[in-house]
Amino acid sequence: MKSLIRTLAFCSLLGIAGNVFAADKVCKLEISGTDQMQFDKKELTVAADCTQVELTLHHSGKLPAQAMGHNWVLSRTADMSGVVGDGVGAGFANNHIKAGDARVIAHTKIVGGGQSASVKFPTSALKSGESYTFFCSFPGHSAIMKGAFKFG
Ligand SMILES: [Cu+2]
Repeated sequence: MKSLIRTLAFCSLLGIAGNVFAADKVCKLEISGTDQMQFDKKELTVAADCTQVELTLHHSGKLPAQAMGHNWVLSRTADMSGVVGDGVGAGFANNHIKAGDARVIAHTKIVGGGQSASVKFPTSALKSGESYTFFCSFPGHSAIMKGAFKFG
């Protein structure tokens, strides 16, 4: 009986450890924006077993944020134009994202030359097979500064 209890305790410990590892797999992504209004990647991919995504945006240029600012915004492809349109009116101080915009899955703040910003979000916000697009919501940038975001 004593050994059975010990075995059960050991198994539950293993179970807890297993859950801890299974519960959190943070997958890191990096992307850079330039003074030429370009992202250095046209596609980002997140594997299905990632539970969280930590994206870091760098601005490799020299221009200030007010002139050539970039952010990184993720939405369903179908929602992108609406997010961008409302972002124009939201203004620079709000990172050109409408407050409380539920279509925005994740976004960084706007950065200027030499600066970086990160955002971490759960993949539970994503569905396998859905079409997602990342983009910069600084006015006039998203026509060029966008790419496919693939999950699963
Ligand atoms: Cu931009």
